[in-house]
Amino acid sequence: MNCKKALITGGAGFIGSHLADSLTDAGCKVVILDNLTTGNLFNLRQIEEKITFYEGDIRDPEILDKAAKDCDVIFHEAAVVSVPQTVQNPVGSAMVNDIGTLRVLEAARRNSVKRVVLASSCAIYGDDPVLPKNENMEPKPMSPYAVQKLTGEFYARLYRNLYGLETVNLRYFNVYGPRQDPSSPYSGVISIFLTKAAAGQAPVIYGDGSQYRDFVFVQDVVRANLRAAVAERAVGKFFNVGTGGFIRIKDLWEMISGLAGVSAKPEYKPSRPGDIRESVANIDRARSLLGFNPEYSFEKGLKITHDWYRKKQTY
Ligand code: UD2
Repeated sequence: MNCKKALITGGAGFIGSHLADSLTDAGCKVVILDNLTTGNLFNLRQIEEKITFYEGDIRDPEILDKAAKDCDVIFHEAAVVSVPQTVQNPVGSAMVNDIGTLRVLEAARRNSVKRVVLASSCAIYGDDPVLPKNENMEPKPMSPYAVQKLTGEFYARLYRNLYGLETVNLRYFNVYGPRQDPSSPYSGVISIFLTKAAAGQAPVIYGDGSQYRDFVFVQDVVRANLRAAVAERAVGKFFNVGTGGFIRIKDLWEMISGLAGVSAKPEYKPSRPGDIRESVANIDRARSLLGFNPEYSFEKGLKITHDWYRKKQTY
């Protein structure tokens, strides 16, 4: 990769820290800006000598200017990522997800950064019954989170048109892997199920468990970011980042309990309000314009993740 210096906002978090590992491996100087509300310095301990770390907030233009100085690319991962949290606090979360994103784009403009790659979400599709989801579908946001991510996409494209800043939006599907924090009830289902399995406990399944998700391994998401940072034809576009496959939640527990050798039966509770039943990505656009091909089968990614949670390296 051709990048000399990159800023990762939210770089101490789950996805951002994996991205930092890959960028430092590729010989790129890495700067991280993270306010450590959900990020964790433990995720960076293996590269702490190689990176520049700023503890600070994306709403603060001064620290953003320091962090963005001389960077050719910014990967914008910092966000309030919990949908229910944005439902409880639409204004506070908009200050981070919208104003914060705008501040990041402004810092890129002021510091002549060439390209910004932004984390968006499949949440913007809402509960459209058309499957798999493709990028030509009309967005139907069902939560403040989805509106905020969609707004970020609009701002990014506006900055391309108004100021010539190269921007690329990546619509992540359900990302999983080592370092995903399982500590909240709204954490990713895989991190919760693996933690339960490691403790020999039964999980809760909301609904009948036949709902499904397109789970994409974090290393594949990192590779999509690296491609998005350089691909000529990516500029000004948005891409689904998933696998095109899906796993039902009840089958997920079968696989995890099998791996862990746990026989506990799940407790079934009513569906969560606003829960999407089915989510799977069409990734044709990412394949053709980013050259993105997921490398991790679900079985392989789950095994790596399971081994990591079993060792309980953190949390
Ligand atoms: C994911 C993203 C969210 C947003 C959304 C877009 C995560 C953590 N969240 O939410 O940010 O992008 O996609 O639609 O990646 N479940 C259980 N038991 C549990 C936990 C979850 O049955 O203990 C179910 C849950 O009701 C849902 C499925 O598992 O049907 C996936 O839940 P999730 O919280 O991992 O992710 P999701 O798709 O709601």
